[in-house]
Amino acid sequence: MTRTLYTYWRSSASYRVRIALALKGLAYEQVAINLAQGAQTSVGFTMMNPQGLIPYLIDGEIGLNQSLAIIEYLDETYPDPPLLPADPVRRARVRGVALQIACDIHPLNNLRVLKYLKGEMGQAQAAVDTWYRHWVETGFAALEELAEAATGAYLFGDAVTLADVCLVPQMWNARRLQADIALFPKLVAIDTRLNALPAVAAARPERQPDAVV
Ligand SMILES: N[C@@H](CCC(=O)N[C@@H](CS)C(=O)NCC(=O)O)C(=O)O
Repeated sequence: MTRTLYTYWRSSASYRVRIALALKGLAYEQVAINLAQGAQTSVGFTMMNPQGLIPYLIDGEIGLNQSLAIIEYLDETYPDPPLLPADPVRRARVRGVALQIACDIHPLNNLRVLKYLKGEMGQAQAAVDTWYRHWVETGFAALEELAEAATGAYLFGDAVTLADVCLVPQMWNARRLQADIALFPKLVAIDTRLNALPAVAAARPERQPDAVV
């Protein structure tokens, strides 16, 4: 069965899926959708995903959009290792953190939002950068409190969960856009431990075939 991920090296939502695929040891091909060149708006891609966003996964006969939906599909179809705990309460807590990142931090700072602020809204680059850092730092402040209460190596114990899968790309992105991550030492420590895992490291943007470094 062929498996293809439409991705871009610096796309944090695609990075989440790359981590999940790597943790589960699932082979796949990559098709690079160059966001910097607007390839996500091309007719070829929007015929497949009308939302014009990546990631998009084709797994055999089926095509899926939205990183969290893709990762939950992978988790249900290829359950080893699980990315969600069996216990319903812990499961809800892990999902809660994943959603904090994927719904409350990332969308405010997505490429099309930053481009709209600068273009249609006429904001200077410095104002756009301030916007970015504000929302990342606000979101991370709440996550840091959770990380302070963490008792294991990662956000929820000693097994990597969906919450960690979402944290790593957001941290990478925050560094790239120079948010002050030194404010969040617990998150930095967890991120460091996660990046020491070969599967997580293999998903890093600079290690992707389309990386421009
Ligand atoms: N909620 C979506 C977000 C997808 C998304 O925003 N992807 C970004 C890259 S990280 C994208 O395609 N951006 C294109 C653009 O902003 O034009 C998911 O989790 O998959």
